[in-house]
Amino acid sequence: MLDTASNRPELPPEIARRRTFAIISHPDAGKTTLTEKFLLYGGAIQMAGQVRAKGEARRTRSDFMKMEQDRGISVSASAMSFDFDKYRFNLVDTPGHSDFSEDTYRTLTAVDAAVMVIDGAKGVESQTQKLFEVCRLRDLPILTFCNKMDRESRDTFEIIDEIQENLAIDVTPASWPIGVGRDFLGCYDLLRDRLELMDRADRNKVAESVAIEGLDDPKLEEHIPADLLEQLREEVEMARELLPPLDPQALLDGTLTPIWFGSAINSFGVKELMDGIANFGPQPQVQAAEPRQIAPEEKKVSGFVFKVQANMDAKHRDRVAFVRMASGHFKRGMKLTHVRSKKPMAISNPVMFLASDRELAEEAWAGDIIGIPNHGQLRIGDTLTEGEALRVTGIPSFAPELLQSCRAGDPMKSKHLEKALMQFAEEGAAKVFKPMIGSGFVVGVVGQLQFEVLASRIELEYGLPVRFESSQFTSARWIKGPKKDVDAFVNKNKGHISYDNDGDLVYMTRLQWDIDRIERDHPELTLSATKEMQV
Ligand SMILES: Nc1nc2c(ncn2[C@@H]2O[C@H](COP(=O)(O)OP(=O)(O)OP(=O)(O)O)[C@@H](O)[C@H]2O)c(=O)[nH]1
Ligand SMILES: [Mg+2]
Repeated sequence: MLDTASNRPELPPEIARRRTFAIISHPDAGKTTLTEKFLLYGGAIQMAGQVRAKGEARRTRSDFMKMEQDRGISVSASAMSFDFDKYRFNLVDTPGHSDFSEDTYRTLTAVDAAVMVIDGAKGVESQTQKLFEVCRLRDLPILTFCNKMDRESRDTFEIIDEIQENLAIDVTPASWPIGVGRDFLGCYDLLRDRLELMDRADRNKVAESVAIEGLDDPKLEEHIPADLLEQLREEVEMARELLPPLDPQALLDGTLTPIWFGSAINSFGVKELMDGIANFGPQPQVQAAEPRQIAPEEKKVSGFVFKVQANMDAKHRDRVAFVRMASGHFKRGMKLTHVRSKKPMAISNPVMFLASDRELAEEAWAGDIIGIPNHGQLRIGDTLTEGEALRVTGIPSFAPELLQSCRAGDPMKSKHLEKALMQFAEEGAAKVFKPMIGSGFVVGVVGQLQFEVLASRIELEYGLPVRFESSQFTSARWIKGPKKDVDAFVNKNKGHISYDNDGDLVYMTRLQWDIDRIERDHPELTLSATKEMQV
């Protein structure tokens, strides 16, 4: 059992001021736009690049891949650090599309809270529901942002009810919207009794904020038309009667979520949400690991890899492992033990992600996310410590559900293709299988769009046009068992056997019937649909 927040010792101030969280939602709800505005208020960049704006302005800081910029969708999680007030925020923007959910789920193992974004017109959507369930499994505290209030949106009570019912969590309004769509004026800040007024003319401007002494304050009449004011007073009175107040402990336990209303693209409601994360969001938490859990205040440094990204920057051409620091105070140049290989690693060039720029990280504290450039030693799920054999647990690995064969447009470039595919396999972007018999590769992914991302990246990052075609196989199973039995089985079934990128044996077939038959006829073997991240 993990310790609960209530019986934790006080953390050193540098750790206590960290807030590490992921932004999650159904596709298109506005995560990347919100991330941009966070950076704007965090002072990390001058002007937020607008998602899907024309020409140069299009480039957002977290969608750095070409395909992301072309299509305006996120295909990969990206981390960013910045200071806000006296806090250090470490934020991870995640892709909403379910084809990339393996990346998103892994990210959720590396954060202490999630900001769930909901589209005010659409409410709780299918992917919101799934992501939410993953958060609940880990008791992750959730803060909710209801976005796109500048458009026609649903009734406020209806949105709150839908969250309470579909997601089985209590909801407390932190702000209350005034007017909808074209008539949306802004919000009443229920936590601080302020009126926040949206400026439609300047999308990057901080909202005008008016201090109000309760809902009877005549000042309200200067800013809100009579009909909307009457509605606001009625609704807030009802909300205060029917909905629970903000109980910070219930938020930390993951049983209550506060909701803010706003419009990310208009920079509206964003600062209030950030204040909420700072004031009510969790400090770095205890990390589940074997054979013991890791507490952030431990003097010794430890961390784990939750994501690997190759070729992040064409100029660098390297591979970066995203590491969540689980404990201690890391300093650049430290030697850490790579627990899987038991080898020491000098961490001499760790980077911090400041928007799309990287900066050398001279130090990092528990809670931080740093990048460690490496040549393939660091894999997803790896733990780094000051010597103790600890293994962080709970990082998911999905079964490849779609298989396609992959060929280089130019058959002479097969070696190049192998190199590119292996790189992506190590990144966790795909499973790559090399059949024992015949040429070419079979690539396994969770969702169709991943094939498109791979084809685009192989062409851009390796200069290789490739084709994905339907494969003669539809399922892949890792074979385990006593060596002599495995060898005998492999010898008899060569046409179905492949090696994965670690050289492990995989059985491939079109027929579930084959798998059932082998399980029946070969009780000494086990066939599994996923492979543990760390062996
Ligand atoms: N009207 C309106 N549009 C918004 C608002 N916030 C974001 N958008 C638009 O919604 C679209 C999707 O925004 P993104 O920020 O890319 O959404 P996302 O959640 O990151 O999408 P994925 O990463 O692909 O899941 C873009 O066209 C944005 O300009 C808002 O407050 N109001
Ligand atoms: Mg996005």
